[in-house]
Amino acid sequence: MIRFAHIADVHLGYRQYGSEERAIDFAQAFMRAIKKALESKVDFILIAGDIFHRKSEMDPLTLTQAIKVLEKVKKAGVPVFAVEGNHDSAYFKETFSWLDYLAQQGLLVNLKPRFEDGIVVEEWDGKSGAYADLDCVRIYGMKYYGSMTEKVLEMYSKKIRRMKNGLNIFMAHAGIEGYVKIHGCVPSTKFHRLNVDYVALGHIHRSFVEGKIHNPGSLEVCDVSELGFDRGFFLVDWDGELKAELIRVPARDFVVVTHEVRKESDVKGLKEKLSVRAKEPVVYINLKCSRSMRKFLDEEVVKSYASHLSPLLVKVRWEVTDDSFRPLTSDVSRESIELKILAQLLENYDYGRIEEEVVKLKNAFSTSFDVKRVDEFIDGLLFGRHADRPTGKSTGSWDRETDREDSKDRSKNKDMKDVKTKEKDRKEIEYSRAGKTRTERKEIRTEHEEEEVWDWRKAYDTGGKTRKR
Ligand SMILES: [Mn+2]
Repeated sequence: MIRFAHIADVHLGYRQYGSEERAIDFAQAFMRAIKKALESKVDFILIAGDIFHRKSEMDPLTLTQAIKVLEKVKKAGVPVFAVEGNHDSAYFKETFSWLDYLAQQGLLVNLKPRFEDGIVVEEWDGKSGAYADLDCVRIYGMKYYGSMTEKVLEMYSKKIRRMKNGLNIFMAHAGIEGYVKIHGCVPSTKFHRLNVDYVALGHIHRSFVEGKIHNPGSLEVCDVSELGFDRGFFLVDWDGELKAELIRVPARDFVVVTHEVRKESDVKGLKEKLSVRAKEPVVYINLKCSRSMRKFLDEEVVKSYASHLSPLLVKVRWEVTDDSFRPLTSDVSRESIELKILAQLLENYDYGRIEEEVVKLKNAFSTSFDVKRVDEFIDGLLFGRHADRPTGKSTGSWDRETDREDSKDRSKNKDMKDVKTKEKDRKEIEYSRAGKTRTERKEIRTEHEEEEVWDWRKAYDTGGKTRKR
């Protein structure tokens, strides 16, 4: 009987979300898989591509991790056969890859065909080659060829010669159609047709078996989109018949939540969603909000909602949408549309229902620029004299939905007025210090007030500069 391990997509050196710890996780998963394989007394180990995460930039830590694990295998006298993945090598460029380096160190056999007036499939000679023989086993290897995969596979398949009375394996770093949407996938029939007993694939980070085609998936989670899929490595027995078992390797916990924030207080709901059980997880928060809401949300505060989990790291993915508006109904007068859109915009803020005031101010500025009228209007707002605004329920063309206008909104509105009053008092003092006349003072203040009310995001930002329009 022959027993082997089929591993793929180790991704050593992947500092996921900038985390050194995550790079250690990937190496640990590799070590765990190898240890388990060795404990299971395998005759050889296949690594179907993407041992490394980055093809060109190697760092001392990552190389040490690879060597440390592979030396353990070498010490056990177990041969390792590998192919280059898209993360390990340039597709067609014949360069000396990091897998070639490991092969030169005698740590693995790096199988790939050569191209010289077509494909050349030669036996491994200790330095290079496309296939290797063990007792009763022949292993063909094909590295990643991107969009050329199908073409190369077609050529390669014609060169395959079975080992009689042996186990014939074809190993490739390639995706097959129908599992995930990634570049360079080929129809599975192309692999089914190969004259071998076992097709060992890597590339797709989820595990699947389709007839003789086996894909174990990555050992660790490289992207949140891969969560929920089975992964591990295959432990395969062959005694004329194949028996493959997926061995799952303990990996880092992930906690992924999606939360939508429509108004500031909505952020509290996130904490409830994060009350789960996990061990030092990677917390991934998908936060949806509007562009105007985004300014109110502090990423550090959002992250602190996961602190009870003692997370390894918290990643916040902002899904910021443009402020969108609900469709408007029957009343389509210009004033009505303007009011409704403003009301919807203002829902994101805690100013209460001030859309009518905003519209009036805007009109006062954009039409007549009647300073006196604007001044009276603001006075009315600030000191409740109601210079331009009818008391009680609005008589405007658009009726307020009074039941939505609760007392909370009102009190917040009042708070804002208090701030404004203080600000106004401060300015009065400044202006009188500067010895300005009443007329000048009015003009200056008008310009400033317009800014504060019209650009309501800055309404609380009393030190803000006036914006050029
Ligand atoms: Mn990969």
